[in-house]
Amino acid sequence: QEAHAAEMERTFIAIKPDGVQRGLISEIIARFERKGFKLVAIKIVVPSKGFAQKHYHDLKERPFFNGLCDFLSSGPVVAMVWEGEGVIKYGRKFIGATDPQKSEPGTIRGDLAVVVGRNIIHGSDGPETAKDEINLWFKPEELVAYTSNAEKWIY
Ligand code: 3AN
Repeated sequence: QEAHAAEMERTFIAIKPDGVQRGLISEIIARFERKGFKLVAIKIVVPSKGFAQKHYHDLKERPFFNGLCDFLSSGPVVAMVWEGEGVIKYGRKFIGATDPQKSEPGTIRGDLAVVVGRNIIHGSDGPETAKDEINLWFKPEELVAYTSNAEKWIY
């Protein structure tokens, strides 16, 4: 049981400044929590523009890169690490397509967002980015290992 928990998959999820300003923190956390994923790190921070550029370094050639980094650093962001089997891939599915106009109803963006530049949430797109983003946003000691009694009914 302990070894199983130690190997559990983790992803980085951030509620972007628009999601925070719109009062969607609890709504978004509730969806991950009710699904059965486990919250292992959380903090609220205003990232600097340089930090936002690091976070989005993969997109630096894109025309919207500068605006995107200004936006991410414009206010508080809720940074989180969620754990659970399939959390990276399913987290993406749960969040919905990048463009909220194309996100399915029932997804976070499909239900709660309208345009791509204001799509309220970020989720790591694969195991490598998940690792990199968790390391960028969190120190190892900020991640909490704990046993949830509920897990035995989920996993
Ligand atoms: P996702 O967030 O779904 O992983 P990415 O990594 O392609 O999507 O894009 C990262 C962020 O860049 C998006 N969440 C969105 O805020 C922004 N973005 C993506 N495409 C555009 C676009 N065409 N115009 C403006 N912003 C964009």
